[in-house]
Amino acid sequence: MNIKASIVRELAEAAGFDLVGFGPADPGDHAQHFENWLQSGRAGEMSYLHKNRERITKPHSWAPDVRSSISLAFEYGSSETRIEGGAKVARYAVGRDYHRVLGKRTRWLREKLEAEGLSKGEVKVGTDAVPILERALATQAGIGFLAKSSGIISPEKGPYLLLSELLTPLELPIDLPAPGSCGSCTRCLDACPTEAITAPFQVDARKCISYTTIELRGSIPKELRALQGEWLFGCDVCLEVCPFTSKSSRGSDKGNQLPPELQRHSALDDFTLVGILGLSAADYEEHWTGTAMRRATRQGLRRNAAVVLGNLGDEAHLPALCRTLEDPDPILREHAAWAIACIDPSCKALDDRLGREENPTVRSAIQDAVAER
Ligand code: B12
Ligand code: SF4
Ligand code: SF4
Repeated sequence: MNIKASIVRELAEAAGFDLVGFGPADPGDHAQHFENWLQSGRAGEMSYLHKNRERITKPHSWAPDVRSSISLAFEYGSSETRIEGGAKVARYAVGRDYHRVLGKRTRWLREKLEAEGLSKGEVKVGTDAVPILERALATQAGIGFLAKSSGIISPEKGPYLLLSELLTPLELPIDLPAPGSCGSCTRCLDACPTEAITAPFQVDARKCISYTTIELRGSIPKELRALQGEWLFGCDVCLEVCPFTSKSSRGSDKGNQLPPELQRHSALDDFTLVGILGLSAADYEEHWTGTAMRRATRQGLRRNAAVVLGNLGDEAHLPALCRTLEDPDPILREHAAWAIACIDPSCKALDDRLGREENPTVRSAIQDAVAER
């Protein structure tokens, strides 16, 4: 059975996607780049990528009947988001968890295709947390070009795109590649605070602030903390500096608002940066459930807040950081010690804690902090 391409496009638009394209259901040459990337260790501790490497590079191994992918993109370009107290949150993460929001839209599209005659179970749905190289499928379906930041940029809609896809048994006409390229621009490589874009199209996730603030559990490498600046969750620098952001149409200053579920979540107004540092388990469950930022975990959000407070360097934040130096969680104590040393290495709370601290990593962090004097 086949469904006319024009009907699929109409339904994808009705589902709320800004771009739709058809391409092969296989990552093609991109699979080898992914393999090289994994082998070189640039995935850091994202073990799910290693675990699923076979499924990721060979979709036919788990979806033998698929013939084409319907690549979908939602443009979320928006204004900068700040938490009271100074921290910044990556634009894609300010609202409800986009996996749920876009997943719902993608499943709606699948149901409509089933109503058009596709058999149930034949279509596979993906949004981010799936064993699919989404950028590879999107660029092969003409959604945008592969940019030096390693992102997919639409010449019409810019770089702030979230991707989703349906792998289908349909024979759909493959779209032409999107026009445009980075040309001689290197702004994102030059601006990346941690030099995580090690060469055009190559990102070392271990250095990327998006990885260290969201995916990485435990300690943030010391040498990356100051470079994190004010980023509490994710990082948008390589997108913000991109000349193609002029194509973004969503945002309070552009008149085209995000849908309500992707607009700034109330939790971002209910908590200050210091409030996030002290976030209790009960408040985390009550206020942060359903948000995209939960991906970092409560410990991760609190840890990130400590780093940002250290980078802000404001003495007014010392009492909250000193309280965190007494937290039962050693990761929090370690990052609090680092942050206190950034603001005032002579702070007496460091000596006081050092006298009682039993965890060797935290002891060494406090000793390093004291050595800054
Ligand atoms: C792991 C991951 C990360 C990691 C690693 C990112 C990276 N660049 O590898 C971290 C946590 C750092 C991260 C950060 C971000 N991510 Co992310 N991430 C993913 C995830 C889950 C897997 C990506 C992956 O496999 N990376 C491994 C590398 C090798 O693959 P790749 O990123 O697809 O890169 C391609 C190039 O390397 C290319 N390639 C390189 N050189 C060459 C040369 C040739 C000739 C060819 C053919 C190909 C090629 O081959 C790869 C495949 O196409 C995807 C979702 C998914 N399932 O695909 C989202 C995804 C890539 N992330 C996304 C977003 C939005 C972000 C952030 C912007 C979030 C933020 N603001 O904080 C940042 C951007 C950082 C950056 N510059 O990439 C979007 C990207 C949308 C877009 N427009 O491109 C995705 C698709 C999620 C989604 N559903 O929308 N992410
Ligand atoms: S998200 Fe930030 S840290 Fe990561 S590559 Fe882009 S600019 Fe660099
Ligand atoms: S900033 Fe320049 S080099 Fe980087 S993705 Fe945008 S156009 Fe490409």
